[in-house]
Amino acid sequence: MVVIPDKEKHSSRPAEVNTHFDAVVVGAGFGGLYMLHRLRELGLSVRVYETGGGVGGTWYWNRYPGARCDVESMQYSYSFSEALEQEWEWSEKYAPQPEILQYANYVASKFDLRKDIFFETRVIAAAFDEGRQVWHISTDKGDIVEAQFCVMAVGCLSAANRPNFERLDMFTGEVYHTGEWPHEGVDFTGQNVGVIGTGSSAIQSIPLIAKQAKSLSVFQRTPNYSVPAWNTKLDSEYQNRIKAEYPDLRAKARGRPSGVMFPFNFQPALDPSDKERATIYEEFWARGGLPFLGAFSDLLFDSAANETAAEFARNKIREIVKDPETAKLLCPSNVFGCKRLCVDSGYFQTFNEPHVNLIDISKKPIERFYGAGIVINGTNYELDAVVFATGFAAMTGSFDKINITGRNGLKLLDKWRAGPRTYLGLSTSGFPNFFMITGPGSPSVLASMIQSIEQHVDWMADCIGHIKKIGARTIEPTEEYESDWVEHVTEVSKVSLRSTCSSWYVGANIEGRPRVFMPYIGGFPVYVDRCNDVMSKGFEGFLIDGEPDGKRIPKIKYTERWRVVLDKDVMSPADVAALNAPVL
Ligand code: N01
Repeated sequence: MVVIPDKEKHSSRPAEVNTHFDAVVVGAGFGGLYMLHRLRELGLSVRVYETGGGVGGTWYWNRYPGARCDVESMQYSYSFSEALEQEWEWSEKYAPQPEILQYANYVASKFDLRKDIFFETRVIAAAFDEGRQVWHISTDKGDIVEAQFCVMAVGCLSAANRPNFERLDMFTGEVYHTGEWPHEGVDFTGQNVGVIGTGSSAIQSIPLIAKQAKSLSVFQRTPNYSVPAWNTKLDSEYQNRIKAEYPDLRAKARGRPSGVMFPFNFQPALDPSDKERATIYEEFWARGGLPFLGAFSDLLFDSAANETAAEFARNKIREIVKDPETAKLLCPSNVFGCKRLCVDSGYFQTFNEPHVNLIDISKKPIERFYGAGIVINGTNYELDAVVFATGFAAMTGSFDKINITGRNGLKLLDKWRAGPRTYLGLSTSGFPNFFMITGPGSPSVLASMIQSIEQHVDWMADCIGHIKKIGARTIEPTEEYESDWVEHVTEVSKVSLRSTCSSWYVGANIEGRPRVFMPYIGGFPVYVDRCNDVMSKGFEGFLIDGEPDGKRIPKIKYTERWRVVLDKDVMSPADVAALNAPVL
């Protein structure tokens, strides 16, 4: 039986029909919430539709045990409101999911956002009406509304990947997906549990599931690298110190390729002696988390450099895991950090527990389910519950679920069949007045998500505000600029080792998807500068229909806080490539 989350109860409402909005926003995660706030500030009428029963997006759905952020709390937060920055208190270095959800709810209350959000409502279609120059948006609750602008705030990792295992329907135990976890929680006490997958979600949840379960079987197709989080409580003194310096910290973070501030060593990995290199790796390991990637400047760009980090991490696994066979299976052989690096609290240690088994399915995949469990290579694994930690149809999966039609009946699904095509990850040609927050082709998942979201939302709000102000009808990118950007995103990605492995960054985790590196790897500040430039040049690369007298109004001001100062010391080869590559 497949178990999906209960929804918070909302009173039923009549369907909304024949209503016109300036903008409809799809999704009430961090992107949708801030978009609503900015558009309301412009005095526009906005309706937000959200599938979930509350705000929070990713953090509403991912309630699996151990779910927490892998970017430090003090940086994984909104920066648009100084009051909010100052009054919110984080309890831990890496905030747990319930606290991040609480934060999203706090923001929704503070800015009175809920009154414009319809919950438990899934947008099923959005179609552009060329005659009337509006979007018709329909939902599963019977709403049919129109809006001048349609903003997709659907998240990059929101469409759960549920592999279609043979005879899954025959399984009599419970089936959960980490990304759609039941709200009331799950008690695995006394159960034989199976976890499929060993990505970030599995690595966070496995130690906690193991604490409850009678037995735990982990079905591993590809082992993953993971760095300890060394998560700690945050004391007020530390928080106050950060808060006193917040504007400076945020500005510095925006100048970094990842949009996050953390210690960074400018040395290439092969420069120091073996002994010195080991000492540096130990220092970065002791700090923990994603900043480990800053141990040397070329880890994601040079194979030999990368191999030193990979071997260091493998040695850590061999030190922790007592059974040599299990340790061997847990040691990845691919490029370190090529797939998203995981951050854990006791993941590898869990495999020392006598009731935890690692099952290698790299050569013999899951054959099928049966009534009492899973069959692999002729062996039956009897299970009471199975957890799918199988990830997401990343970046484009949530778009695919909506029937989106642009000009001339063009379906977004068809346009993106060979891979997503966008201009700056903000919009796509043939779809006027259609925006996507952290869309493919923008830094999105390669930078701190909330930072990426805020920059996109501010750009879109400035753009929409401008279009309204000058009384124009539509804005959309030209095919020429879009093609150039798509090519640029691909070219820059080739500089990084990240483009070389089969990860969700390239869509390789979903069968049949084209292999395209989807996020923009040229670095956050380079990207932001490009967005600013496009706006300052009167939306270069965009077609604006209905400008007064057909003339451009050249001076448009982007939101001042996005005037980024590139931190030249920490520029990656991808940043350099991005700066040097000719873009129209
Ligand atoms: O998903 P994943 P995730 N048979 O795609 C396996 C963010 N996130 O939910 O590697 C057997 O990484 C698959 O195997 P393989 C973060 O950005 C962040 O864990 O394809 N196995 C893999 O092991 C992260 O990167 C946090 O061979 C199958 C696993 O399932 C992203 O979300 C926490 C299979 C999927 O791993 C996704 O993470 C959680 C099959 N048919 C998530 N299909 C933070 O810390 C898939 N797998 C903030």
